[in-house]
Amino acid sequence: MTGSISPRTFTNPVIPGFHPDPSICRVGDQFYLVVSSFEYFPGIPIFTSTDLVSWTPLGHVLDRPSQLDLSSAPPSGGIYAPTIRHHNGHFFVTATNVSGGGHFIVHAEDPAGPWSEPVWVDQNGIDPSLFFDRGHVYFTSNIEPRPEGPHIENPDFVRGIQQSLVDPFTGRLLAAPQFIWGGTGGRYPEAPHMYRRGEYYYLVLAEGGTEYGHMVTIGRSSSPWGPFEASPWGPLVSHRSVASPLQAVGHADLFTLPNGEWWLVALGIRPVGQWPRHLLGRETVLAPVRWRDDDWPEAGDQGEIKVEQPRPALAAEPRVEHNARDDFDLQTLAPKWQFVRRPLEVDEVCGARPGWLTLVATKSALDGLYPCFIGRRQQHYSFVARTRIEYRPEQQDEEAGIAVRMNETHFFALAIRRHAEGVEATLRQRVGALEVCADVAVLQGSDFVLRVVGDDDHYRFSIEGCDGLVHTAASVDARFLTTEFAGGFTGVFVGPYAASPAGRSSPAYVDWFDYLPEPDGKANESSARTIEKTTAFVGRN
Ligand code: 6LW
Repeated sequence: MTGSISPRTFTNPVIPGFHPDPSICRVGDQFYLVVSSFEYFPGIPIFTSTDLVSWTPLGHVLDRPSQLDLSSAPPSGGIYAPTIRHHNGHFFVTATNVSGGGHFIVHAEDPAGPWSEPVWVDQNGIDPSLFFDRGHVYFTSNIEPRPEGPHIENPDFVRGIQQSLVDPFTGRLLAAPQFIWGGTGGRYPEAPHMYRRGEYYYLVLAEGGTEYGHMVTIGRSSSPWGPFEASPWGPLVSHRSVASPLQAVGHADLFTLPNGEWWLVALGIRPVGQWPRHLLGRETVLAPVRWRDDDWPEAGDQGEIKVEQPRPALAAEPRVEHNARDDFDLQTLAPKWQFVRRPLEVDEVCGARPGWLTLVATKSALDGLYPCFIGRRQQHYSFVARTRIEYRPEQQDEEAGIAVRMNETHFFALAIRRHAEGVEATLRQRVGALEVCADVAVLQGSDFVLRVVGDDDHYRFSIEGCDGLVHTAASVDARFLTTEFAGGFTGVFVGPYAASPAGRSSPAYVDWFDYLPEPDGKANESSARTIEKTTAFVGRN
C-alpha cells in the first residue's frame, strides 16, 4: 500500500485504514512498523519499507494460537499498542493483551518470523515500550489507574508513566517499576517511548485520550528515571481545534533516518461529515521532526501534521498496489485477511477446494464470538468490494454472503439464504441490539457475484445471479458503523462469511474477492461497472 502521489511528496495517512498505535524501528536502510490489532487474529501486523511511504506487509508478529489467546477479548479488547525495537541482532516487540496476561515480549531474528512465544512482564498498565541504553533494557508503560490508587509511589498523579528494568528474553523484572513522569497535565498520559539524544533523555507521551483531544507531549531529563521537565514549546503534535482533515493525532514513535534526520509515526483519524464521524479506525501518519537550537524538537508544521508533505530524503520505492483482486490461489491467506479472535482452519479454508476459499460455519453467526468471517480492512471511504461465491444452502437457517463489520453488534451483510422456491438474498442490518432483515430478491442457481459499494455516508449492496440480473438492496446508513456510533478502537472490515447458528452450513466457495479504492471521488454504481468490465468473469455456469 502506498500514500505516494508524486516523486517529491507523499500523502498521509501512509498506511490507511485501521492501523493504530504505530511503532517503528530501523535496521540499516530498512524500516519496520507494527500496529495494534485488538480482537483480530493473527495479531500485530508488521510492515516494512525503505522509503517510509510505500509499506509492504510482512505478516504478523502473533500468528500462532499459542502466542495469542483472544477467547476473553471483547470488541476492542485483546492486543493494545505494540512497540518494536532492534538490538544486537534481535527484533523485540512488546505489547499488552488486555484480555488475558497483560504485557508480554516476543523476539525474532527475522521480522518476517517466526517470532518467539511470549514472555510475560509483571508490570501493570498498558502501552509498554522498550529502551535499550548503555547495557540496560528499560520497560516503560503507563500506570493502571485503580480506584485505590496505583500500587507504586505516586503522590502527585493518579495516572502517569512507570518504568522498570527487564530481561527481554525472560520478561523477568531486574528493577521494580518506579513512577517517572505524570505528563504535562492532559488526561490519560500513556504511550511512552524513551530516546536519548545528546545529553538528554526524552520521554514522548500521548495525552488527552485517543479522541479529538489527543496529542503528543514530550519531556526531558538528564536521567532515564527523571525528573522530566515538560517542553516549553507545548505539545509536540496537537490537532486539537486545528482545521485539518487529520484529527485526534497522537501516540507517536520517533526514529532516525540513516542521514541522522528525525521523523515520527503517529495515529490520526479522518472524520467526514458536518458532525464528524469516522469509519476507517485510527490510521498511521508520518511527519518530520526538526531539532531547535535549544534541543527541543518540533514536529510537522509547528505541531500540525500535514496531509501532503515533502518526502523523506530516501530513494522512493516503486508504487506497490496491494489492493485489487485476491484469487485465493495460494495454500495460505495474504496478510491482509483477518479472523475474529480465533483462526479458521486455514488448511481447510484454502485447501478444501484449491483456488477457492471454503467457508463452513458450525454453530456460528456474524453476531457471535467466533464468526466464520474473513475480513480485510476498509481503507478508503469510497471503495468497491466484489466477490464471487458459489453456494447451495441446504438448511433453513444457514447463510453466506458479504459483510461490512465493525464488531459483533454493528454490521451489515448481504446474505444468500434458503427460500421455499430456491434461494433468496436478504439484507441484514445489525445496529446494537436491533436487527432488521429485508428481502432483496429470489435468486436462481448457485453462483453469485455480491458487491458492496461504499462512500462517506452509505453502503450499497447488490447481487448478480447466473441469469445476469443485478438486484440492488436499499442503501444503508454507514454512520451506524462509525467509531462515534459503535464505539471502540478498531475500524470496519469487509469480507465473505458463512453462518449457521444451530448446525453446520453447506460449504460456501469463494472464488475471488476484489477491493478497489476510489481515491478521486465517490464510489458509485458506474465505477463498479467499470471494474466489472475490466475483471474477467470466468467459469460461470
Ligand atoms: C492505546 C492507547 C491509545 O493503548 O489507545 O491512542 C489505546 N492511544 O495508547 C488503544 O489503541
